[in-house]
Amino acid sequence: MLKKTIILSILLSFLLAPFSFSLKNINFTKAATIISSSEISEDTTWILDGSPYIITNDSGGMIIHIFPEAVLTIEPGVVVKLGSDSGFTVEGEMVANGTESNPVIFTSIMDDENGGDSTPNEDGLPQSGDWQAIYISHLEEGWK
Ligand SMILES: [Ca+2]
Repeated sequence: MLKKTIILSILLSFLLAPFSFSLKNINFTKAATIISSSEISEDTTWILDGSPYIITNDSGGMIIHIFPEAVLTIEPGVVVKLGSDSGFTVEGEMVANGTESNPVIFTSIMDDENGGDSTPNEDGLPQSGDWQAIYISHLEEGWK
């Protein structure tokens, strides 16, 4: 009986090991800010404490539109994670002045190395084309 109990507890600890590992991963995920509006029509600052900023939309991506006259300031060290078909159109201003030790990082939602694991149920690697682009408008020259 004792032998059975020991075998059972060894078996259980093996079975539960992956589960506790994934819980550990979730616990290490930093607080995140999920961007729910695609319009930035007034001056806005994305702060380090709110990082990573998650831009995604299950139904076909989200393009954040920075209106003319509006400034989006992104603090050094902030990670911006973008999902499929997501990006920015900048008609106003985007100020993302990172430093060498605290860069501003724009990356894929699949990137687990920057800004924590935002996709604990997916272990895919970040790839080129995961997110769309940052389009910048010059009034005289059109979109870049
Ligand atoms: Ca992941």
